[in-house]
Amino acid sequence: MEGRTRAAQTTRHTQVAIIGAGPAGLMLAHLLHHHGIESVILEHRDRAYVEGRVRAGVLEQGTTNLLNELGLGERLRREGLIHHGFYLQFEGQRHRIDMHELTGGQAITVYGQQEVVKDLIAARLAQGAPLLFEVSDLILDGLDGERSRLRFHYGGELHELTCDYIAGCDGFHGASRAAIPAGVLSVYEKIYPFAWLGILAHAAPASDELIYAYHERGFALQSMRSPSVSRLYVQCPLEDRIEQWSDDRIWSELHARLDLADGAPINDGPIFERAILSFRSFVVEPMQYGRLFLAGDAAHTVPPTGAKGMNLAIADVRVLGAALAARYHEGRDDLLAAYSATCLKRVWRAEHFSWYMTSMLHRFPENDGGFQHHMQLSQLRYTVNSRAAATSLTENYAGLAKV
Ligand code: RFL
Ligand code: PHB
Repeated sequence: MEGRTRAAQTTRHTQVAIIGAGPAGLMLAHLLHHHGIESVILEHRDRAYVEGRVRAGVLEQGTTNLLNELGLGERLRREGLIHHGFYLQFEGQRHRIDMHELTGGQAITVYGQQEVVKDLIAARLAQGAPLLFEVSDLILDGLDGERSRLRFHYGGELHELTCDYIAGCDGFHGASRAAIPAGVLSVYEKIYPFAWLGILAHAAPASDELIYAYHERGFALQSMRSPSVSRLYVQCPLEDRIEQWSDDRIWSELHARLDLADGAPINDGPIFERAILSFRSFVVEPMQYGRLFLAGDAAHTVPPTGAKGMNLAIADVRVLGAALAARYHEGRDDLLAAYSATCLKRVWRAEHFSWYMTSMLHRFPENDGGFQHHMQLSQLRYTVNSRAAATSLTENYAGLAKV
C-alpha cells in the first residue's frame, strides 16, 4: 500500500519486465537477449534460495536442445545423464520401456532443475544483464494500457519500472496472475488425494534408468541426480508431516515398494534433503491479460508423475520469446495475439498425460470395491505388452514436437 502513495526513488524503463527467476523467467530473459531485446528480471527470493530449491529432474529433448542452441548447455552436456528408456514396475515385475526405439531416437536428460537455474543465472550475470534478487511488495499497474508499470522495494528503496510488456513467470503462488481482474480468467483445477515424500540421498541409484513403481502400498519412483546421488519418492497421505517419517521408515517403505524378489535391492545412504510435496492439475485460460503474459507454473501446474512441469514452462517462453521478437523486429502482433492459444494446446496435452500417469501409478483411497485398482493394473499390463500403447506413452514422455 505504501508503494501506491509514496513517490518512487528510482524510475527506469525496459522493454520486457520479467517477474520470477525460475526456469521460465530466466530462459525467457536469455531468449530475449538472443534477439537483442532488453529485459529486467525481478525475483522475490535471494540467489542462494533460488539455486538451492530442489525440484524437477527430467529434461525433454526439446529443452536440452534449446539450452544448447543458446550456448547454455556446456555443464549439462558434461554432467547430464542421457536416458533412452525407463522401467514400469508392478505385480513384482520390472518392465523396460525402450523410449529410444519406440520414438525413433528420442531421449531425456536427467539434470536437476536447480542446476539449470544455476547455469542460467550465471550466464545472465556474466552478460551484465539486470537480475534483481530480494525484490518485495511488487505491484503491477496499467496492464491494459499503452505502458505498464511495476513498483517494488529493492535494497531498502522504492523502485518504479515501466515497460512495454510484462512476463508473469512467478510460479503458482506469484503476484502476476493475482493482478488480473476478477472474472477475466477461467480456472480449471484437479486436486489429488495424496502427496509425495521426496528425498535426496548419497546412494548410488539402483538402476541406470528411472523406475516408476505401482505397488499395493502406493507409488514409488527411483530417480537420480548423479551416479552417487539418488532422488527417490514415495506416495504418502496428504496430511502427513515430515516429522512422521524417520529415515528407517523412509527406507523400509522404499524397499517394500521398489525391491524385487529376485534382484538387487535399492541402495540406502545418508539422506540430505527431504520434503513432502502436494500437487495439483491447474490451468487458467487465457494466459494473457493486456500487456501481461503468464508463463510456466503461473498459468498451469501438473502433478510431477509425467515430469512435464519445467519442460512446459520452457515451451511457453519459447513461444513468447519468438512472439516478442516478431513484435520488435517485424512489427507483427499476430504471434503475441496467438500466444495463449498456441501454448494451451501443449499445456492441455501435458495436463492429460500427467493426469494419466498419475492415475495409472498411484493407490487411490478405495470406495469402489477395487474397480480402479483393476483398471490401473490392466492399463499397465496393456502398456508393457502393446507396442502401440508403449509408443503413445513414450512419445508423450519424451516430448511431442507437434501437439
Ligand atoms: P518457479 O520455478 O516456481 O519459479 C517462479 C519464481 O518466481 C518467484 N516469485 C516471485 N518473484 C517476484 N515477485 C513475486 N511476487 C514472486 N512470487 C514468486 C519465485 O521465488 C520463483 O523463483 O516457476 P517456473 O519458472 O514456471 O517453473 C516451473 C517449474 O519449477 C515446475 O513446473 C517444475 O519444478 C515441476 N516439476 C517437474 N517438471 C519437469 O519438467 N520435470 C520433472 O521431473 C519435474 N519434477 C516437479 C518435479 C515439481 C515438483 N514439485 C515441487 C511439485 C518434481 C517435484 C517434486
Ligand atoms: C526427479 O528426478 O525429480 C523426477 C523424475 C521423474 C519424475 C518426477 C521427478 O516423473
